[in-house]
Amino acid sequence: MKTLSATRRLTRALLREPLDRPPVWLMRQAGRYLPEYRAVREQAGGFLEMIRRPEHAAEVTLQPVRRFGLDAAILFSDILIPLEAMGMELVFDEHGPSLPRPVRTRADIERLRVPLPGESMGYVGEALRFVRRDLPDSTSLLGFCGAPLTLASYAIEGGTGKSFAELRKLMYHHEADFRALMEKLARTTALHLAYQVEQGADAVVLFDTWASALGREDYVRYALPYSRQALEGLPTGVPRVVFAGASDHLLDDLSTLPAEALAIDHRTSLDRAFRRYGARPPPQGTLDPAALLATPEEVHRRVTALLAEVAGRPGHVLGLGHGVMKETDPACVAAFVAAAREYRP
Ligand code: 1CP
Repeated sequence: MKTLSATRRLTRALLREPLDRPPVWLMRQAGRYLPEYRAVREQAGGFLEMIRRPEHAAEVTLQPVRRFGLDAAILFSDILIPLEAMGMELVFDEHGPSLPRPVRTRADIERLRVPLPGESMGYVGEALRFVRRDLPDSTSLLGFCGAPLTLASYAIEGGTGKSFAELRKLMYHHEADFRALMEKLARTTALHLAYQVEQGADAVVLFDTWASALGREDYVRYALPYSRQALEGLPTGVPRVVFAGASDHLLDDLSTLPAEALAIDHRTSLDRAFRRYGARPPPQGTLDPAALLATPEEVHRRVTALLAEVAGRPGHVLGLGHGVMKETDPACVAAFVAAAREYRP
């Protein structure tokens, strides 16, 4: 079994130790807003090529850690990679991700494999090992997966959902087929998370971006049990973070998941979330990523105000409510990190 490094600030926060300042990392901290990322992307020839070449994936994972001194690296990959390993065609172009042959029927679902990650996504493990080798010992390494519902939305809709009509049709009219798909996705996710831990991830994040598409009743009935299944499969002692965007209406239910932290987005007040859920997985976050388009001074001010609101409650990890936008000035990310480093409760 894995032993947790007591020296890693993020791990300590997830174990709810009191700290002199909160750990900090950002969703999409590697990305097009960094010139050094754009240079690797140019060299690699594309986004998926970068993910599949461990030396490129490791390099872009490490770039923001080197530049900003973040407390965690998050592996450069994508939540949609396991869908490809399950047998779906996956394309990334300037419009974002798409799956040209979505799953709509029982036969489509039956054709999907539950892949063994070491065989079909070995480049993920190799990239994690490369990153761990070059990462300062005090820095955590995060693995991640998409939650079954979010993965199902891409698999069924064939890309980014708008109304999620196809998802709902399968869910409401062919419930057994929908559940068969969710079951396969939950098993795939559990295996993929466990594989990343085996290959060096200290903690994992389950991204349920499209939880926001469902109302509470549907989420509890059709999605929550599969997220639970995905998280329960991990070895004990590995901290689990659940992220659900724009899901204030689901926090009561999400907080019942077996997780050590609940990453909320900027639409929810952290203070209120701490009061309400702090004893269960503590909330973490959360500045609006759009605030990073302001001046570095303004970013610094907002982070300091946010940390004053949290008032050093154990378990807090500073982050964004969604990914860093490509228009962001790296100086604003530097100000975000500096404000966290300078803060004392
Ligand atoms: O070259 C580029 O800039 C492409 C943009 C990009 C990046 C940087 C995509 C396309 N994916 C990624 C990497 C990525 N995706 C990471 C890497 C680690 C990091 O630095 O944070 C992670 C954790 C993800 C997770 C991810 N991918 C999610 C869940 C979190 C979220 O954004 O809500 C989702 C929904 C995706 C799908 C996806 N991949 C890429 C895009 C543009 C999208 C979203 C498109 C959509 O809205 O459906």
